[in-house]
Amino acid sequence: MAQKYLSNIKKIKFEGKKSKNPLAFKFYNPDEKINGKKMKDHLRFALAYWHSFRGEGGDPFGSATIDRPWEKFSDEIDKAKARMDAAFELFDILGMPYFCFHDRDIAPEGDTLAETNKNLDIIVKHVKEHMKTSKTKLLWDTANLFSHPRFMHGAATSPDADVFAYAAAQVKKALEVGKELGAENYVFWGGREGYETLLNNDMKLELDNLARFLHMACDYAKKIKFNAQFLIEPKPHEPTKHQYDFDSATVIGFLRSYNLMDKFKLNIEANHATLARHTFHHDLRVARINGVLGSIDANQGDLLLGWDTDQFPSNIYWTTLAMYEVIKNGGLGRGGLNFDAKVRRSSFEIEDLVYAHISGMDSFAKAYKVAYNLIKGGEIDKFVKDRYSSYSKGIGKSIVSGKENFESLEKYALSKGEPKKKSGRQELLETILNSYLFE
Ligand code: XLS
Ligand code: CA
Ligand code: CA
Repeated sequence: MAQKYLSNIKKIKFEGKKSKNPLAFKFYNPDEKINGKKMKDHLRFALAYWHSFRGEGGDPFGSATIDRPWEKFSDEIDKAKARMDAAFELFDILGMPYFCFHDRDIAPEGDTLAETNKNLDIIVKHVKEHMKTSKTKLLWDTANLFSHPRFMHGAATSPDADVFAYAAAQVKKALEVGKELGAENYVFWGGREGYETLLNNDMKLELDNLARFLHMACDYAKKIKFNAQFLIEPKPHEPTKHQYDFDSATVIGFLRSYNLMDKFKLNIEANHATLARHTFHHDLRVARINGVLGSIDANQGDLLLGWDTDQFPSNIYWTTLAMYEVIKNGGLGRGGLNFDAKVRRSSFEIEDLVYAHISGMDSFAKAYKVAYNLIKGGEIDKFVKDRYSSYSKGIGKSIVSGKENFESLEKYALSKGEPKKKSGRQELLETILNSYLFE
């Protein structure tokens, strides 16, 4: 496509790990086959519109540092269109298979809901035009139910039923937009669905209402035949002190209690897992073993800072363990790896956006290969199998098959004596992982 805003940047190609060209992939070779499929089809990368095209580099201590040429228009609709034009240029440059957005990222909010919907329609039409010729598809869309002051007490969990209704109307529209643009998933992230203090909070009603809201969303999607996979994205806190979708385990408990388990999967974000004091690996594992690992927000947090830094993922150790879970999950299905990540405030040039995505894409491509080889090598699997082998014979097999009880086990323990100690071999296993990382 003709480049207007990013004309000085050429399409990024794979040059291999020896390349010193900063504008080339070192590990991400989209058409290379591995594990029976092309790399691009395993990884299903997406760009997050809010960070890459709405992020301005401001923080609580200082103003915006990022000043893009496509932001020059005074009319908000013209500006929204220009931004989208620039975005499709970047998708093309990076060979980005997917993108993701919130409704309010792509079109300005009007004075009324009707006006806002109209603005959205104009931009959706514009996106559709681009999608006719672009290879980039929509991984997911979502509704921003957290920025506007009306949502200060929550959206589906607001104490005000009028706000609940407003949020429902907004999600209804976002589902229609998702269908119109062929979104493969739809995400619910409840940034304000939580509380600041329990002193003013009816937790039971709020959770019941959240479930009611999600059921209504499922019903409406079914009605309009929007077949996207629905995803809930856990996060423990920020912006609220406590968010109801705290982590994978909490969300799974919620889905089970409210009969939603077969309708939702999880979108796991690395930085949210670490904010919940889990590893990224942990939250993916919990989702996977419960059959709800749906998609990933691919970023990383700075563990020395207590907030959601949303950095581009570059830590290969973490990305490898993430890909290990993804491969064990049999892939992500209709999900993908969305770079919910922002360039640092001081990385304000357009090139930085390109370097950032190259870094993220390479980090996950390398990780996929390492994780694949690690699984193929089989040492970890064999160790784990042996570690639990007592459950496939004798008394263990009998426990697992439900034949034992406390009385029979007491009898067994009395006759057997002290169990033998066995090493967990953590250090050895870490060395094995390193041998794959550095081969
Ligand atoms: C914020 C979340 C948000 C979701 C989509 O912390 O990561 O951006 O991914 O609403
Ligand atoms: Ca996210
Ligand atoms: Ca985040």
